[in-house]
This record gives sequence, C-alpha cells and structure tokens, in this order.
Amino acid sequence: MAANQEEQEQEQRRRLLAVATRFPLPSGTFSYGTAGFRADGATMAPAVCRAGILAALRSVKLAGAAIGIVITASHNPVGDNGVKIADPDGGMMAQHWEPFADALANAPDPDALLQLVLQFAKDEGIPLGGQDTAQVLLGRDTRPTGAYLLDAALQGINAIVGANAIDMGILTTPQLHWMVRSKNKGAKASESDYFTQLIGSFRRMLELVPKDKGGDEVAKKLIVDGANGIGGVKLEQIKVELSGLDIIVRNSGKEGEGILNHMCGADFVQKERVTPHGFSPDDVSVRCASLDGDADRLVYFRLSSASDSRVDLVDGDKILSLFALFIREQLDIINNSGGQTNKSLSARLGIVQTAYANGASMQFLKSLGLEVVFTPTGVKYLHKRALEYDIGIYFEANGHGTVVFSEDFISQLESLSNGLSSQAATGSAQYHAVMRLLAASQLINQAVGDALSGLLLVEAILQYKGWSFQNWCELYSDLPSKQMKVKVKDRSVIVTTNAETKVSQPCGLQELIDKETANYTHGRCFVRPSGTEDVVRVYAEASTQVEADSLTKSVAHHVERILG
Ligand code: NG1
Ligand code: ZN
Repeated sequence: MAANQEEQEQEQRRRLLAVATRFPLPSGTFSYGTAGFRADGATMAPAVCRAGILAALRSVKLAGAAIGIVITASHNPVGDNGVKIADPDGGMMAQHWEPFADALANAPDPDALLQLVLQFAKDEGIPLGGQDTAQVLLGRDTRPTGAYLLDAALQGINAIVGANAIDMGILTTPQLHWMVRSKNKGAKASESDYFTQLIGSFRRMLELVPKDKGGDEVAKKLIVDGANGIGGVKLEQIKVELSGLDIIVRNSGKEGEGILNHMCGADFVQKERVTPHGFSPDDVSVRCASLDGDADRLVYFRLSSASDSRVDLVDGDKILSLFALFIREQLDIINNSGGQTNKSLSARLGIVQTAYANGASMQFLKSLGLEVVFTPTGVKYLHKRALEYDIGIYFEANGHGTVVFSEDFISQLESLSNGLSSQAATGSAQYHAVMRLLAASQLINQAVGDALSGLLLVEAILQYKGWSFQNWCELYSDLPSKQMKVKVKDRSVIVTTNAETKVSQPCGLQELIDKETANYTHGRCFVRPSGTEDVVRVYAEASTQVEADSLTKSVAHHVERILG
C-alpha cells in the first residue's frame, strides 16, 4: 500500500474514533423510523453526529453528489428534535441504507463505530480517504437545540476525510430538499433561487387565470397559522411579492407570539379540529391555512361560527382532490381541444394515498375515474410510488404531499408549447393549459411536500376555478373519523400487512378489530405502530362522529389489554 494512502487511512480511523469519543451514546435505542431519528433534543447529539457520518459516506458512495441533512422534529413539541437525510434527488434517503443508519446510531462505543464504518465501506465499495469526495448541505429549523445539533452534524461530516459541509442556515425542511435536488441538477440552489422560482411560477399561474374567473369573486384575504415555526418566518419574507393575495401570518414565530407547535400548526388543527391559538371570532368565514413547525405539512380551515372553536377542515385529501381536478382538467383541455378528440399528450395520472385517507376522498377520486393506489404511512413510500406515473399526486391526510412529473412528460409539454407557439396558437385554450401545467410543475416542490409551494398552488387553482373555500369544502363530505394514541410496552409487537390496513400479529387482534367494526355502518378501523413516537395509533371511521369515537375507543381498549 502506498505510504500516502496508508497515512490517509490512519487519519480516517483517528477521526472516527475521536468524534465517537466526543459524543458518547446515551441510554436508549435510536431507530430511523418513518422520518429519521427523533427524540428529546438534549439527547440527540450522538445520533445527529452519526447521521453526519452517514450522510458523508452516502455522498462518497454516490460519487460526490450533494446529500442533505435536516435537523427538525417537524410537528412535534419544541423540546424534541430530529435528523433526517435527503438523497441527491431531494427525496428521502434510500431505504436500504436504513439498517446501517440504525446500526451506526446505536454503535455502543468508538471502536464498534469504527469497525462498523470500515466494514460497511468495504461491503458497499465506498472509497475512504480521498480528497473532496463528499458534500453535505445542512439545514435546521428554529428549535432551541438546533444550533447545538447542527454542530454535532458538522463534526460527524468532518470525521470523513474529504467531506465538505455547507450550512444553508435556518430553513423549512422542503427548502433544504429543494436545494439538494437543484444542486445535483446543476441548477441554482440558494434560498433566493427557491423564492424566485416560487414567486415567478405563482405569477405565471395567475396570469393564466381566464378573465371571466378569479377576479374579485375569490377573496384575496388569507390568514396563515405558521405554528410559531420557520414557515411563517419565510412567508413573511415573501408575502409582499405575492400580488393577488393579501396574506396575514399568525403564530409567525416572533418573540412572544407563542410556542412552536403548541396549540397551533397543521398537526394540531387536523387532529383537534379546533381553531389554533391566535385566532378570534373576527376571523369567521375567512379562508385560513395552517403549516407545521418545519413547513412540510399544510391544511386549510375556516372558523365554523363565532360562538364555538370548531373549524371546517380541508385536509391533505381535499388538497389532493383539488390538485387532481385541476390537472385532469388541463389534460382534458389539451387532448380534447375544440370539441374534437385529438390526443396530443399521453399521460398516466396516478393518485397515491395511505390508509389514513378519508374513505370519502377515495370514493370521490375513484368516481372521477382516477387511478388510486395505497402505500404504508410515510412519505418515503408515497413519493416512490408516485414516481411510477407521468404525473403522480400524493398526500397524507395530515397535509404532507406534492405532485411529481416525469421528465418525459415535461419534455412532451415543452415540445407541445413550442409547436403551438410556432403555429401562432398562443391564444388557444390548449396552449394555456400546457402553460398552466408547466407553471404548476415549477411551482410545486417536486422533491418533497412543501407547505409554502402547496399553499401557492392551492391559491392559484382557487383563482383559476373562481372558487370560494365553501366550493372547495363541498367537493365531498368527509366521513366522521377519529385517531387515538395508545401507550404500550413494546409497539413493535404489532405487525401489519395490506398497506397497514390489517394486523397479522399479535394473533387474534385483527379478529377483534373486525368484530368491533362489524357493529357500525360504514365502519373502518385499523391499528399500526407509529414510526416516530413510542405509541400505537388507532384510526376509525363510521357514519357519525359518536360512532367513530366509540369504535376507536373499543379497539384502543383491546390494544391496551393485549399489549399494555
Ligand atoms: P407515524 O408516527 O409513523 O404515524 C407520522 C405521521 C406520518 C408522517 C410521519 C413523519 C400520521 C398518522 N402519521 O408518522 O404521516 O407524516 O409522522 O412526520 O399522521
Ligand atoms: Zn413537518
């Protein structure tokens, strides 16, 4: 072995041992779960440092492509924190690296960690010790433990020889995913590039609103609950440039406005169905939206009346339905222009949901003749499935979702738009529909669900359709539903199948769920272990709220009794 190479290998070993010694492991086990490692922020430094090592290794493995690290615990309480890794396309880290992520995070001592890395590098053919072999972009949200954990991640990255860490600052989760994706496409990838793309494509969408629609009929006022997180801060920064909208941000994260995700934010509004902190009876009938703490979830709502705190909710399923209607309409205009069917564009449109999607949304989408498929919970599953279509739309009921377009479909759109403009057909309905789809593909964040870009797409579509919040709400009526958490000794005892709709273990539990469900009209119920919290989740739907509550309660009772 060349002396130089041997020296570098020595250096690599030394750095790994040193960093692992600096961050001894606390008690408890880390599991990569649905969305990375999460725990009490004060205990997270070792896991975050190891995630830094992991991200750098992944970049080396992928020939120096940029990898992302986001430090956030999303909609969870302010004291929690977490870390997750973005792959070069801006999506979640490939699932086959998760077992290594778990092993690395739980390696009991520095020597075990070193051996694990060396063995993994050998098995995966990762060349260690080179120059400029890895780049990792980092972002974090506004949590108080963020800066301290960012430092742990930097130390982890720098423990891999040849790795470069680039701190992108305090960002929404989807901004960092977008930056990773853009950088690897060779495109501009700064925050101002992100804003330019969002604002520019939103404007183009509004310019394409037919003159007889939109206008004054659609209320311009929108109140946004920023969950006292980073999304509100970013929205405040760009709102003056969003002509056509009059945005007011509440729970904006400013000193004294409240606590991150506490009694506010998308998770709170979707689960509790009551007005978030900071809203008053004066807001009745105004269109409102709620983001979560890291701005990758979005729901809409309206105060039902001045006398109580309940809201009319528009969840992820209804956002998805709005997007699906809009995209289908544009495809129909393109293919059936002028009354004659003249298929210019072939596009497979697919809808991806999870078991938490309200049954009424699934019925509605199927009644439109759309292809609807289901995956387990977690955007990593939904996103992957959506990529199988020319246009894939996915959403979780909680408001996390986006639209992905295949490269082939985008090139078809671009050549169609070129063809139409050379035929001097830029005034045609067909051309406008093509341009709307192109603008939507720029506006929506194709890397990951993004509350800010999703909100602007919703607003543009409402204007295009000339729809009020009420029109949108009335697309279909949600079936009453209920979700509960059950604390158990070991949630991993529950094993599910059929996109998590059936329990295969422990034996007998599914029979009990079936028996309870059979007592209710339109009853549907399933249980699954959470991938982010130490709980089992129980979800049920039925024809009335009282019945949905009672079905959830009786099944939760069985879970408690069997696993408690
Ligand atoms: P878990 O804890 O696995 O249910 C929750 C959400 C997911 C997803 C992840 C990541 C529900 C029922 N589950 O996962 O949809 O958003 O968090 O944040 O909303
Ligand atoms: Zn989130």
